Amino acid sequence: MKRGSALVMAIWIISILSLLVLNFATEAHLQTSVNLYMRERIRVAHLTDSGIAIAESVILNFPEVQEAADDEREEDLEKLMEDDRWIQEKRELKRGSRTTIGPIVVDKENPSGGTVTIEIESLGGGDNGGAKLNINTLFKGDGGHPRYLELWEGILTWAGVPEEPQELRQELIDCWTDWRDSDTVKSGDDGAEADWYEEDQEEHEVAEEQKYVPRNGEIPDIKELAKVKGFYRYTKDQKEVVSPLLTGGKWDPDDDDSPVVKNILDILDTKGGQKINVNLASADVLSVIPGIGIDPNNGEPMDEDVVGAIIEARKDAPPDGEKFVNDEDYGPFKDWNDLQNRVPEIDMVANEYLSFKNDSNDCAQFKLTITGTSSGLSHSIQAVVYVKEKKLHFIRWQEDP
Ligand SMILES: [Ca+2]
Repeated sequence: MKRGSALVMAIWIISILSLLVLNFATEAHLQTSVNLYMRERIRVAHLTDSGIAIAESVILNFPEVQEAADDEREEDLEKLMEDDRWIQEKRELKRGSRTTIGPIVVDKENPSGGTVTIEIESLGGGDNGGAKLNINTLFKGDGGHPRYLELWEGILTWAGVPEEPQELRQELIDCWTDWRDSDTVKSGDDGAEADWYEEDQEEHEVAEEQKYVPRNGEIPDIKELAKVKGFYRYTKDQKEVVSPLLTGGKWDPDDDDSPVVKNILDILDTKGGQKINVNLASADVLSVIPGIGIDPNNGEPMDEDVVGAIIEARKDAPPDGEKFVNDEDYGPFKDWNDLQNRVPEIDMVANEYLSFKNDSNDCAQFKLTITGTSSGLSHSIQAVVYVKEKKLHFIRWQEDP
């Protein structure tokens, strides 16, 4: 009996031991895989880090890059590239709105050590002219656009704000001017400075901590428009405040026949200079520019589709079915002459509203997509940055989106 139980015992111990060994082996194997994975993971993270460094150097320095001379030869370019490895990408960014760098082998000694690819897309907003109109310049006063009235007319026409009653559009423009200008003198008949807001808030029993008065300066966030007289309204039951111009929708939610207005945030921003970069602007933004979307003679939308012609002409390739002739005929416009040659239907007055060059002055924004790849593993980062005091600042950062 005793011997029998010793044998059973021994068999038990052996099987437990072998299970343990098997476990160790699996674990050891796993550990090696984890180590390998970690090593590659760290390697691709290094790759994306170097991608960010390259993006920073290109974004901060592209405005100063020399553009290609007409007679530049292949060997001239090679020579220039010895001094500035990214000169072509910088030129591309200066001319247009985007460039792609790479895939580059980061470690030349070790070509199998992975590559990084960097895509840079300009979102506008620099002093030289952005992709959207800078609302902080659209008012009457110091720092205001000399043509702010024409631009507002274009914006309100594009958005579909009713033309009747006639005072309505003027009220919106005057109230915005009062919010933005530094003085406290009411503009026009229906403008509004602090006293108007105090009364309005009193009447609608606004809580003490939610009361406000005009900023009398630049607004940092376009959504602040929702606080400006004329840009918001109380619904009939007084329960709700709506801002159709900031959300899109019925101009008057209580009226079944009310026109639907567009969201003006699609075309307005709070940063950048007074001009619009014609190479970056969307069709909607172009639609409000006199001479492009608005007929300068009568303030009505243009008869001809100049907006469509610009969008078509600035594409990098000819429309479907047409033959590619030469580079000069496609892509971003170099200057006013180039634009006028390629879009002859444009009206001369548009010239003073437009800029052509991209820049990285303060506030210019860029979207980055950086992808590091090594041994089949890839790590990518999507970020939105802006330039301030010769540095990149991150607004958005997303890993492996
Ligand atoms: Ca004011």
